[in-house]
Amino acid sequence: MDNKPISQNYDETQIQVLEGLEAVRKRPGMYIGSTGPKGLHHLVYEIVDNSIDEALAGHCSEIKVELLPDDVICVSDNGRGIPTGILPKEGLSAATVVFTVLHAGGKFGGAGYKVSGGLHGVGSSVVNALSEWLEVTICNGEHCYFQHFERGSYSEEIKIIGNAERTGTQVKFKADSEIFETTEYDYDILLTRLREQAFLNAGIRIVMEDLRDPENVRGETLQYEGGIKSFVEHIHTKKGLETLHPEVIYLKKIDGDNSAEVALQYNDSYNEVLLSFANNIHTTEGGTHETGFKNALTRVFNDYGRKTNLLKENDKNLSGEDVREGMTAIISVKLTECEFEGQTKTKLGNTDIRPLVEGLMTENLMNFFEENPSIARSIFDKAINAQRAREAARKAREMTRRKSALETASLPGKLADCSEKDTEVTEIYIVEGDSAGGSAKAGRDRRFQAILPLWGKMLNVEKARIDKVYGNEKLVPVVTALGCGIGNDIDLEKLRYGKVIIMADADVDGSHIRTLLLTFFFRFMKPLVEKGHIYIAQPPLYKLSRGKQVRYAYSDKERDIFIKELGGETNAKVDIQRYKGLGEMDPEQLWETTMDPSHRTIIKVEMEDVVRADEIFTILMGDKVAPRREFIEKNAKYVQNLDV
Ligand code: TSJ
Repeated sequence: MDNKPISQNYDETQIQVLEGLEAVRKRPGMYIGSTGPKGLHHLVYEIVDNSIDEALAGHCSEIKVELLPDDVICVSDNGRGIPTGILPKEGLSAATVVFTVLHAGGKFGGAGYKVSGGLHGVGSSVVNALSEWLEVTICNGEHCYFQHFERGSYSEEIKIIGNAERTGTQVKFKADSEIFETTEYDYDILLTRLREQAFLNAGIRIVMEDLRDPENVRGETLQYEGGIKSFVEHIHTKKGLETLHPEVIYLKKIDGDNSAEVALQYNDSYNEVLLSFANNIHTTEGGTHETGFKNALTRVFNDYGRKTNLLKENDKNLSGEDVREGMTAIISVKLTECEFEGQTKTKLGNTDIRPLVEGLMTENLMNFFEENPSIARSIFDKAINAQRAREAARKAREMTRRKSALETASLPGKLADCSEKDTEVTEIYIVEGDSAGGSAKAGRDRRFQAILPLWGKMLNVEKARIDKVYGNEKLVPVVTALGCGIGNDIDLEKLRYGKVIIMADADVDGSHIRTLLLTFFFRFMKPLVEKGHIYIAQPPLYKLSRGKQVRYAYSDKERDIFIKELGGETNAKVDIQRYKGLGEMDPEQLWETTMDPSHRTIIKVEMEDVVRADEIFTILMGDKVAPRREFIEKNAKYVQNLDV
């Protein structure tokens, strides 16, 4: 009895623990969504969220996130330190339980945290299970504790390694390369997400440092006293957009344990950026807070318009889209318990949040308009302009409808359709250039592959409203062929092909057309991008042959490998053909290298982050030169295979 181990039922607990964490390792996707880059970055957020909770509880002022060589992540805070005492039920240190028992965390010790997101505090054991190794160091003002884990298991219990007056928690881990497709972190992705958290939690200090490459050490301190107001300012500055009024409008309302805050500002673009959060979790599918915001915004505009006679008796009411054109808005609500719904569980369901946000908007925004009539006026004029443009677009659409150019009944003349109808198998190749289009038509499998050659002048949609799309000779055939409509009328049920594949040359002109098409899909057919229907074909860059042996190389690296392989020991001469364009390939070659599903590579276009995607399209395709130059200078080193 004297030598009683710290954990009384060590064996039993160990078995349960191993079973739990084994389940995570067997089906990682169930716990972190994917084992791709998204899931990898998620590990960091799961850990950082714990420190943010500690900061929100008022016990921590600084969080540090370091990217160390070999892609080790180190997150530390100056909070109270995870409790280390023995929990009676498990007979283990609370800290050990946090890292080894699924769904533990957050609520031990005291009452836990008042405001807590769906997943907060439950992810640390998942991160541990999916890490090659993880180390935690906890200082509680007296002692420092340490424990080391490997793939979720430990062979030594938590132990005191020294004394310290400071308090805090540090977690270091290396993602398991047996689990993840890649273990390399993207600095910008982490920075964007940490910045977002710093905006959502005004005043919190997050220090980010990338120490992986000693030659290229970089970092940033993220601390914004202005909170979501600063978030809106940041989005506008980053995109180089002119704002219609100097100050961001900021509104806040508290009701018991629930609170709602909104920041909004209008700019001179036609795009709407509306980001909503519930307990700091990005609600990409919207929900009650967004609905409340949108309804109230439209109502306040129309009420104000009628009151001030900016909207005359015979004028139509402004629509939701009219009043959101050129608007950047952040909605952030905090509540005791979030109910998340929707396909990706990112749609807020709590019914009492809608009246809270509606109340906040109706009372405070109307007040703001009345107290700032000149600002109200400039925003209002913008909405009226939007209404007129939308009216023009409606007319243009009806005109084209009448000509039935946008009806599926009459498909574009240049479309070579496929015979299959099932979108599980159908694909459409959108091909720039008539000669490449000809090869593609001749080389395809006509049962499930359709070809649409593009011609005419492309429109840069970043600088245009929807009415211009209806008049564009290059885009109308795309819209007609896809069959699902655009803008608000989009209906993916009507989409005629499951895969929409952009095929263009691997040169500068090809990049240009790819970017223009992607911008169009992003701005006017976003659900197509979100649901993963858009792909980019990868034609080979080289054909290498020696006698009858032929290889196609898709990169310079591959070319060099194949030259060695084909040349063999004797270093025999290998014939190298550099493809300047798709048009140089005959139909068989094009099929073999770029279109045959069993041999080709196609890249699926995915959006990691809506904010970042929107930002990049505005910068690259918008009319402001300075931010574009900055972006290109910063990113030029990542561009490969530029045909010069
Ligand atoms: F997730 C995690 F466990 F890996 C982790 C937790 C990682 C990091 C970097 C920090 C933390 C963390 C946890 N920082 N601070 C805390 N705080 C608590 O766990 C804590 C401390 C005291 C009390 C209490 O009631 O006295 C309660 C809690 C939840």
